[in-house]
Amino acid sequence: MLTIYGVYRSRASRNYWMAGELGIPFKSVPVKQAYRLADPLAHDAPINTRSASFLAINPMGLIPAIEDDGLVLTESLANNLYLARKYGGPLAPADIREEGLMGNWTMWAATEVEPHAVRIILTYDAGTENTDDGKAKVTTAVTALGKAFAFLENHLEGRDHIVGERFTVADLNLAEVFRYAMSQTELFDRHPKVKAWLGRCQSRPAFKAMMKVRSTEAE
Ligand SMILES: N[C@@H](CCC(=O)N[C@@H](CS)C(=O)NCC(=O)O)C(=O)O
Repeated sequence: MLTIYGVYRSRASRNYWMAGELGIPFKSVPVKQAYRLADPLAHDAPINTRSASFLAINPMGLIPAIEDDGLVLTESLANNLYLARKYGGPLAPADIREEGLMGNWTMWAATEVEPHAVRIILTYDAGTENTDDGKAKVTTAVTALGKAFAFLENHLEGRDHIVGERFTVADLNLAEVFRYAMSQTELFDRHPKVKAWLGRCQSRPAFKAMMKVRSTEAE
């Protein structure tokens, strides 16, 4: 059975959403980020990214990791590409061309979008978005994201999805990266097709179910 290591309030959300879309059973091991704990190595600390038992799974000490039939993978977006290929169905590539496109879009999101989008969400998570430093970080990130938003806006001209004419792992992977920039409503208003596409992705029952669990997770 698939095991997902990581709390829902982390990039593990992507893998939980994916497992929900696929309708596959899975076991959840709620590994928490060490930086969220006062003393991650305390004997009574919950399992976290510095716990020996987790480092045995991912020596990088980062969540999520997945384990499936003895195979361990440790990159959230690659985990989803693997799950799509393994479990198939409409989310998976139908042929080698689609597989190429899904990998391309996922790598684009990871390298061109996520570094900037993460800076935004981390600033808001820290509650520093109204400090001079926080405002500067967010402004820099929003400026950097302009090109990627314009690129995706153009791609979505005349289409509802990233690859093919259906919701796929490419939509899911990109939607989870773009979610980190959602506080920037003006950026989305300037790119109405990106805004509508993200809304469609987030209206899916499996996304809502994942977010429901996430909202009940302990701080
Ligand atoms: N490229 C990795 C990044 C993983 C990552 O940075 N995870 C964060 C949580 S979202 C983490 O584990 N942080 C724990 C720590 O820094 O101790 C992926 O996408 O899976």
